Amino acid sequence: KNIPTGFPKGFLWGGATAANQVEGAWNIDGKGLTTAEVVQKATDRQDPMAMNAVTAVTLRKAMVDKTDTLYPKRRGIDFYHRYREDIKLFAEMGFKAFRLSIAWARIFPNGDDAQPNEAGLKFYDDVFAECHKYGIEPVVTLSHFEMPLALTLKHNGWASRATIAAFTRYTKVVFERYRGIVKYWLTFNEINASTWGFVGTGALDQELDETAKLQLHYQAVHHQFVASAIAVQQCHALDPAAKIGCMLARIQTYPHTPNPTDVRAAQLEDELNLFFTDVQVRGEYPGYMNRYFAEHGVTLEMAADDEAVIKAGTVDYLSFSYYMTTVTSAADATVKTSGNMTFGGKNPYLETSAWGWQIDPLGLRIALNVFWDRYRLPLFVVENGLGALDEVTADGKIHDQYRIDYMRQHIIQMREAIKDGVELMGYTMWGPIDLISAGTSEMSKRYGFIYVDQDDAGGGSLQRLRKDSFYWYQQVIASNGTVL
Ligand code: P53
Repeated sequence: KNIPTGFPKGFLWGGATAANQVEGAWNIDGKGLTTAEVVQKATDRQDPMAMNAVTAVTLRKAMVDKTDTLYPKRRGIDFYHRYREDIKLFAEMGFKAFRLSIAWARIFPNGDDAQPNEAGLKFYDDVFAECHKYGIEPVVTLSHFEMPLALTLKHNGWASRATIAAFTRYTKVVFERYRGIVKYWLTFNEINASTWGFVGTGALDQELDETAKLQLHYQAVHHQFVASAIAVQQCHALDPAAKIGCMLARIQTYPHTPNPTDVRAAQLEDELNLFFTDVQVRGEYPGYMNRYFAEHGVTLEMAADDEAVIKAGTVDYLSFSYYMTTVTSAADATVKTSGNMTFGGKNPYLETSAWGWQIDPLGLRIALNVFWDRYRLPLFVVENGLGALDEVTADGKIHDQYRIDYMRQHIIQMREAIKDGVELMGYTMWGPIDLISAGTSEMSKRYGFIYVDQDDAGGGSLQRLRKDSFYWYQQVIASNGTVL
């Protein structure tokens, strides 16, 4: 038998970003205000859920504030004006793919405008053209942690069914516009983030009790499942050559001990994560989830044909982010990682990043094998990386050997999964250029191969500098993952 020896020909090496974390230019060329732009920087850097701390009061305050001082996602790293320089640097590293998202509010500033905003469409024309100039395939996320704020004010975001129609008007416009130009699409970034709150739902929930929150979050997820399935069908009808996938924040959990009660608790916890891909890949709600809803007071409102739509709109490939794993115990005996973290229990065998994320390269192998065994669908690692405090040293350089070590170990595990027969399309690591953190809105949580001279308060020249990891990744791509 032929055992694959390494990364296949045409493997999509590259990097990933999101509009709200890089573009800036928040209030020009017709763009509307987005949900990401009313979120303030975290007061506790160990709290990645700061991105959900939006209330009616903070929202009103944000709407009258016309500056970016408190709202880092309004300034990003000025990719809007510097994309030529940035994409040129990606090309210098040898990128085959660049994952980015479209800001819905650049196309429909209020989410439900009569006409799309031509200046917004033109911006992405130019960005995609710039990618193609260097043979880089854009991998485009339709919804990455933001939406027009007007839809929050009008419908409470994805809590309302009305948002489905607004979204699928937007997706139809961009599928038509970029037909033949964009070959790879993703519907919702980390769709499971809608169970975390505002970042995924665009719905205010801070005043709700736990049961009401759970109800709202899963109802929002249901609307996104339907919207995603409609988008898949639109995409296939408009451009049969294009591929469209789902996207999950894969957070594998391990049992705290071999006690079967812990193993079972971990299994359920893991199902709560795999539920999203079960629906988007298989096209139906799994039984364990129907039971979970019944036992937790969640009643989903569905239209008569929702289930048929979901069934008809299953994805072509499965993409996911991978940063960490957790531990689950039946007795909830585990110590939580980082502060008031929501990411589950601490694993004594793993080290953590400065932000408390448990680093687990082997867990990536496990994730890939689990997905492949469960779905037999092409997989795409569209995020993975290390948020760290980088320092520009006296020689004017950034010696980020820790990042190289992190990435090398994860790439080795992808190669192991490929040898097992896992079909892997590509690897777009998170944040090839330093950007604003999703969770905490810090600039100082850096992921990039390219350093950006900007501080947490927005000061700095915005100059781009190549880190040591830049040259390392360059030779990884040049050797198709054989020189690590
Ligand atoms: P930041 C938490 C857990 C896993 C993935 O995150 C997450 C988060 C959010 O904090 O988000 C993804 O910037 C997301 C990106 C984000 C990246 O991971 O908080 O898709 O937008 O920037 C890293 O360190």
